[in-house]
Amino acid sequence: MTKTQHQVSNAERALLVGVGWKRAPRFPGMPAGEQGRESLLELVELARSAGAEVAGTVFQVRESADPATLVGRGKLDEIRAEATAHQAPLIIFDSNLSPVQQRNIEEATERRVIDRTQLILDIFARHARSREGQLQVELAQLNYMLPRLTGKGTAMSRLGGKSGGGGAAGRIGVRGPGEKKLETDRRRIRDRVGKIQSSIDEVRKQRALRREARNAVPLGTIALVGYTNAGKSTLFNALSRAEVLVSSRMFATLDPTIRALRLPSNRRVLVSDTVGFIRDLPKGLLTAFRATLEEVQEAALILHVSDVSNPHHDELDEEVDKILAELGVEDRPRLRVLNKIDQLTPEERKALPNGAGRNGSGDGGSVYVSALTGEGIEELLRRVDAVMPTDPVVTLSMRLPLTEGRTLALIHALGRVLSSQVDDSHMRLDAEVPSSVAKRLRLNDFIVEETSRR
Ligand SMILES: Nc1nc2c(ncn2[C@@H]2O[C@H](COP(=O)(O)OP(=O)(O)OP(=O)(O)O)[C@@H](O)[C@H]2O)c(=O)[nH]1
Ligand SMILES: [Mg+2]
Repeated sequence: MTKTQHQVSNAERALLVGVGWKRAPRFPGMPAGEQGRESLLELVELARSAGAEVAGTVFQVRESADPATLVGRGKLDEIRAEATAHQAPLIIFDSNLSPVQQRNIEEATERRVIDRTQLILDIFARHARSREGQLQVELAQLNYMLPRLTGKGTAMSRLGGKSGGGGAAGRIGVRGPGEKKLETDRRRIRDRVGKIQSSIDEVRKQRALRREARNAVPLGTIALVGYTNAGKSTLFNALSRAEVLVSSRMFATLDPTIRALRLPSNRRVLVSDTVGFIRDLPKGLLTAFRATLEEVQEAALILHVSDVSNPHHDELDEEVDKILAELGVEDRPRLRVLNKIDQLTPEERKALPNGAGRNGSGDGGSVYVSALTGEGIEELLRRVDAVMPTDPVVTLSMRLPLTEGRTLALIHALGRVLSSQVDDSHMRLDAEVPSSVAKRLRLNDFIVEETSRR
């Protein structure tokens, strides 16, 4: 299996290029190209999420797109000079580029060039956790790459992986193999696309079976969702800092975006960080995006994080709500976490509506926090405790194969192990676990005896 490819290597220096359109609709008083400027700011955050170091930005307001180069030949010279001045081997365009534009820009700037879609795919690739998520992302990447194969070295070196290895000099400007090789490359990619497609079908079939068997039991998991840059990962770290148990570390090594957490009532839950939502997501990426959000569908509680210091946060939140509805989780218990209150002035703080619940099923209201300073985190934990569905503890004896690492980690993270003993290739455990976990164990025939319920 080829690994999902990244196009941006860690700490790779990138020059970001944005374009504003004179004729784009705007409010009275809004300067021309304003939307493009905001979009470029978002691109800065996206580039950072993908691991790039933003070396600089270039912005231009244009009447219309140049079909050959998007920005025009003259601007390309400037971009090239900027990239040299900032020592950036990579240029990221905010707009989506046609294969021809991308090739022309690469030639003119002698740099590796990627566009917004490719950058987003890169971020998805970093977040894809489930087998299906990884396959969907790879599929989208290959489909995007196919019309961009040019016979120059670049496209195939991207497919070949080696993110970071080689550097721009080794990749760009090297005359690639001729047409014959190109045809072979295309065929190879198409074969791979076919294979991925059938693996996805297979994974789906298996999952459907598993789901039936497990009755789609939502675990005691909390999913952090929200627009990109809202502060999910910062909150994730703030929340999990409190709990550094051996067992949660064990879970963290299995899955770095899931941590165990203890609520004020002393019950334990799992929190998972997710990929950020992005406005105007290219159509071809929706499936891949949804596949990276599987854990949201399993969550017992959704924490919708938004950035109150962003004047557009209401609009962005609506986008998030829309996608949650598409995922079929609009009725799941939900808490709105209004983050970054440290950024507000005292007046703005006073003007905040109080955190009362809004209408709508599952709405647990809102909580103001600063993930950065820790303000409001305790209150948030109390609210989570109140809104999170109860999951009574049962005491069990069980026997499960040692290969069930995930299940063992889950028992350790969410339950309390009273005794354990290895026999052959199995582990025997007496433990107190929440009923949702017990239900999963039962459906997998791991339970030997149910002692008590309390
Ligand atoms: N001032 C302030 N900044 C914050 C706060 N929380 C997060 N940030 C900053 O906001 C930026 C984005 O934070 P992340 O936690 O990476 O946001 P995210 O939601 O995980 O973003 P994606 O993973 O791209 O979706 C970082 O620069 C954080 O330091 C906060 O409470 N106050
Ligand atoms: Mg994040």
